[in-house]
Amino acid sequence: MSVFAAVLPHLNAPFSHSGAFFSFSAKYGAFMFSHSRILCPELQQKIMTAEQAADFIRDGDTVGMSGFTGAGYPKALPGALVNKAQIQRDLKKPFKINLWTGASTAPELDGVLADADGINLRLPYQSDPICRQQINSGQMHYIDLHLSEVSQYAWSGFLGDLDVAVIEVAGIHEDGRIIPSSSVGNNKTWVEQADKIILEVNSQQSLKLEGMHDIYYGTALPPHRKPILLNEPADRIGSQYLDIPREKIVAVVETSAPDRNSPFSPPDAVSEQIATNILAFFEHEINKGRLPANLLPLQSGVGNIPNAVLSGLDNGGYKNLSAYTEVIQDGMLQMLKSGTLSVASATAFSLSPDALVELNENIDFYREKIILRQQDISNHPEIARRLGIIAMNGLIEADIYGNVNSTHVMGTRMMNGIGGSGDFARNGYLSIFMTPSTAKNGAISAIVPMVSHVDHTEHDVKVVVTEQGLADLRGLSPRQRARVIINNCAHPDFKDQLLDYYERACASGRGMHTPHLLNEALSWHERFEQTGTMRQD
Ligand code: 0RQ
Repeated sequence: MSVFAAVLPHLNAPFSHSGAFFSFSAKYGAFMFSHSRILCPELQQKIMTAEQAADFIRDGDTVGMSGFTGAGYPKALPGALVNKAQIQRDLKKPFKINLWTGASTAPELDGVLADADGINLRLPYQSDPICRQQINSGQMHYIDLHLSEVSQYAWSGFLGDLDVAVIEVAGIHEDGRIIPSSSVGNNKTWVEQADKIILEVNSQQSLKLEGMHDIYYGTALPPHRKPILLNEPADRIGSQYLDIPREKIVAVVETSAPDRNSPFSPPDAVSEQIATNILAFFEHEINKGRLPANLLPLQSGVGNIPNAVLSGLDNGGYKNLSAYTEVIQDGMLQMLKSGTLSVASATAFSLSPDALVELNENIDFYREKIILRQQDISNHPEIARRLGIIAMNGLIEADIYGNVNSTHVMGTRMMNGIGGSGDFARNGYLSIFMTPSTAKNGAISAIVPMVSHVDHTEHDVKVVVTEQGLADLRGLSPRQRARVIINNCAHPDFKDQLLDYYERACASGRGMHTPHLLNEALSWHERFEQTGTMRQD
């Protein structure tokens, strides 16, 4: 049993004052209210307010923050940095940072900092409307990276130096061992690389997360890499604690705030039809002997369509499935509860408020079945290839030859980023890309002659599926693929236009391997320029 649980029975209550005590901070010359989640005497001395901690971050610094899909991000420091930026501006001094995270965060981090014009450069993934607007207006630089590769970029120095790491944790043991929070993301890399570390200890994260994490300490840069001995999604190969060089910790801030925890909306008819098409395909593959009865480890994006697929699997009589993925969302929790899924390995949660209650109330059950790893392991291409992942991700548009655009609306405007989709799609046994056949209330076809930006090439995309049907592209030449994608996946409103394009491209007699009418293919998007405006929510 954890020291916290044994000594202090109330620790999962949001910011309960029971068991709290006072300590003296020599540096700040004041008695500070020190909560009992920080049991290490040395680190109790570093407790301070977020505003005081923000003084360790200067204009121009590069800051690596925790956070992945709205889980485990710092709740107090970003707001304190916004106040600092405002004070600096009043003094006619600039204040901007370069912000690195695991993946997307929340309005309290990305949103407030961007709104205060406080971000110069952002990486490796975001889904924030204000960041998106600033990226697309040229105000913010953005480096859109494969999530598995970020740590390698940082270790190799390609991204420059990391000045400060700001990491949310769930608690600190007396001997300094750190219990990670609801996401791991790049935290291991950030604390290794940063000159200074600020910890946020969030009393709203369950202390019973202790034991759920698996932080692997065997990674190295070439030529010193060794095989990673992870043979099953359930394998534990590391430590449950995050090793943090104590001497680099300059501040410890106490917080009590929930993760983003977006409400879950039930799947709509289109998502359900896409799920039905995927489930029929799985049945077909099992009958052909190309998939085992319990499938292969699942990777699933978040959102309506993935949740509909998960709920279809849950109701489909499957047992003992496994997941090797980035994020555990509501559907996966439900599958673990019902026994459809026996284990889920990921780097973060992304739950609705109801699902969070379910997790916390039954966390002893879920801790046996959930493993949270750093993102260079959860998304590791070599592991994805070896385990034979079934990768299921969304897209913005796919072309008739099977190239996929996941990131750029109309070829130039960034939506979110590639995230982990490339890690899993290229290396998965089955790479499935799923989308409604149209966007913007039917005005835009998701199937186009030529994608306006390529994230996943025809070589990486095995299956495209819409509510119209599914195209299995394996073993097909480009011209065979074009007919299957148009016939099976395009919306009836666009099918004739696409077939006409394809047939005229073939008739042109030029380049019969991948026939195109280049001027026409490239101008296809222009007619939709007005309807393709970005989501502003
Ligand atoms: O905007 O809401 O303003 O209408 O794009 O599209 O259909 O709501 O789908 O939320 O699943 O997002 C590819 C962006 C799909 C996502 C993408 C507009 C559409 C809407 C969103 P509106 P939908 P989703 C693991 C893997 C990359 C990261 C990834 C994504 C908005 O899946 O970010 O895969 N993927 N990570 O209207 C103009 C088109 C459009 C279009 C869609 N052709 N033209 N606008 N939209 N198609 C992730 C994890 O494991 C967490």
